[in-house]
Amino acid sequence: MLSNYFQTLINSLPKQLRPEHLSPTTAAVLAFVASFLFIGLSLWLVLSKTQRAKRETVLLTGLAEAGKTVLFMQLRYGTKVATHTSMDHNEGRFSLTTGDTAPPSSSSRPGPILHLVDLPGHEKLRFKYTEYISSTCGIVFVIDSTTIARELRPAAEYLYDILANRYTQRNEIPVLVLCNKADLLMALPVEKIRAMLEGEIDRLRTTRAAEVQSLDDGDKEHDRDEFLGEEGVPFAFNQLANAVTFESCSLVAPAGDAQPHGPPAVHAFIQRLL
Ligand SMILES: Nc1nc2c(ncn2[C@@H]2O[C@H](COP(=O)(O)OP(=O)(O)OP(=O)(O)O)[C@@H](O)[C@H]2O)c(=O)[nH]1
Ligand SMILES: [Mg+2]
Repeated sequence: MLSNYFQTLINSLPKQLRPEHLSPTTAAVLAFVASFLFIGLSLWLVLSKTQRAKRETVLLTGLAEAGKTVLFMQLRYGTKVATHTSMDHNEGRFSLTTGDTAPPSSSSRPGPILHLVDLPGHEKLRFKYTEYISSTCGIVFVIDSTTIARELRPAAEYLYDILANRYTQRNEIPVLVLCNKADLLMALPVEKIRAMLEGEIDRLRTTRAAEVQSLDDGDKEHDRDEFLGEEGVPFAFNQLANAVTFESCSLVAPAGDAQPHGPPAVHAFIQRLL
């Protein structure tokens, strides 16, 4: 059947291009060009598939004491544990169907295995997200809803850096802002936190734009992050190409508490990434 197809193809060629009319040199050149195109196309297909398959990291970011490690432990092991300030990251494999790395039973289809990374929120270690961002498919930014008013500037700066990062923009990485500790009396409502962050990021854009301008004066080739949102109007998260969603939760509230628990919100977010 395939040979019939090739025969029809050859018959449809102009007479001069048919194999019996080609000189050995022309035939060799054509064969070389065809092989080159075939190998090039195969390589491109394999490489682009690997590139896509490589983006399987979910980053847990945010300021110190927000609840990232508690969340990591709950997602990874399903347990509530006492935590201390992290000075190093935690990482592990994570699947929505198994909740951990246990091999899935033969009856249930295995979900995709993701790489979960909990980054320390310490000021000097926050930048570590840049080591993972090129392979990241989703970012959870955890906020302590009780301290956000006094930590608004550093929280907005960190979120700004993540959102303006060229990988976040180019790959349109979705971000879930998880407003944690909703069980506490001092917790601010999620809509208030969203509005505060939008206002602060709007102010930051002016400062950053001025910094970029002064850098450009000295170094025309400076490789900088993207401008965030639409120019000329106040910043809003919905101006971004990547989805930025907000959820309120408590990671320590007992079962049956009025506050939504954290992991289901993260599960739903991850489900949307797949
Ligand atoms: N009340 C309350 N406390 C919480 C909640 N989530 C976390 N905590 C507490 O907040 C503290 C900090 O939690 P961690 O998970 O260690 O915070 P982290 O974001 O990993 O902090 P760093 O490692 O310093 O970046 C711990 O004492 C937790 O028990 C919550 O939903 N409600
Ligand atoms: Mg931690």
